Amino acid sequence: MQFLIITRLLISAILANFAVTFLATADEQPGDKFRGGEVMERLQARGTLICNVDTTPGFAAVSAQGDWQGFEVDFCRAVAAALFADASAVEFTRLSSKYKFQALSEGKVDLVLSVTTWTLGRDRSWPIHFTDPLLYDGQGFLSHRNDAIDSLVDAKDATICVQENTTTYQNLKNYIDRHQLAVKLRLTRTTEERYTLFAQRACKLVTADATTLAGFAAAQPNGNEKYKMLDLIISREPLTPFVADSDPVWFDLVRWISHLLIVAEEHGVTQANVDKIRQQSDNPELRQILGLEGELGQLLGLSDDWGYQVIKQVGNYGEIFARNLTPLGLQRGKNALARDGGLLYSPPFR
Ligand SMILES: N[C@@H](CCC(=O)N[C@@H](CS)C(=O)NCC(=O)O)C(=O)O
Repeated sequence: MQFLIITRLLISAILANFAVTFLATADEQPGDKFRGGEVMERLQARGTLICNVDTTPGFAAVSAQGDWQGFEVDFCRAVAAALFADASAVEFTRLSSKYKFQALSEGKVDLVLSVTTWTLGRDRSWPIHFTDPLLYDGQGFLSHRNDAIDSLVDAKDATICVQENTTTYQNLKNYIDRHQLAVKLRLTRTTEERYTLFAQRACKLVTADATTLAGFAAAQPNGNEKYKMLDLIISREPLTPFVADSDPVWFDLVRWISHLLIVAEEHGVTQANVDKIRQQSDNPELRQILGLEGELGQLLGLSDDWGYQVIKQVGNYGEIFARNLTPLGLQRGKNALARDGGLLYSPPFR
């Protein structure tokens, strides 16, 4: 009996020892360095990023000089700065809200933003992964100020313009059914069509993600006098960049770019001071991010100075917000850092 117990103890000691050795070995090779899949290979061969955006004021638009500008454009540029040390190495595409999921699955684009809400249904219905929310939004309504419509109840029998194949449409239908509203819907295919019909008064109201409505109103001549946001938000719309699910390194890379932008703001690192901070900082997290210590870049298949390149060429989250969305009258609100009462919070860089 005693012999049996001793044998068992010996066997479990050997097994435990084996497990410890095995885990230690696995731990010594975190991520096996760079093991990129098909998207990383494609990007390295092409040398440019193909990023899908939507033309919406503040989010993505082509300037009079022919340059792409906007909050989403800057995120694409941040990814290109990390990948190629060149924020201009981006080709922008524009796909319909219906086709963008398929195009990504087929490898026609590398990264999609275009004001897309992360939902469980989309995550599971397509071979895609949403990264982390870049902007916390909600669905709002814009009216013509002189119609004096202050609520959806006032909007009785009115037509509402809404884009097809969006969460916006589904949310609105559910809201109308639940509140038994007598409004009519006019489905549109593009952002331009939605706003043109509204501006021409073919619709009394237009509904979309509230930040994009505010952006549209602010970008029109006298827009804020002509149009009015209803005091109603009917959903949660975490707008989130997404990638094909075929390449785990690519997924990690994109999500850590969002975290980098946030943590840079938290540490007060800006485009203007990044060179000085890089020379002087003894903060371990900053030294890792700026490529002075550690091998975090290599774990993502990037060069050590990836974080430096992103901040130097594009700036931190707060700078990107201030450049593109503050001029449209948008407040940080939920999109402030967690320490300032918002929802932005980065896991540690180490
Ligand atoms: N956040 C909503 C709305 C998305 C949405 O409306 N996206 C528009 C831009 S605001 C779009 O992709 N439009 C494509 C186009 O107009 O071609 C969703 O994810 O369904």
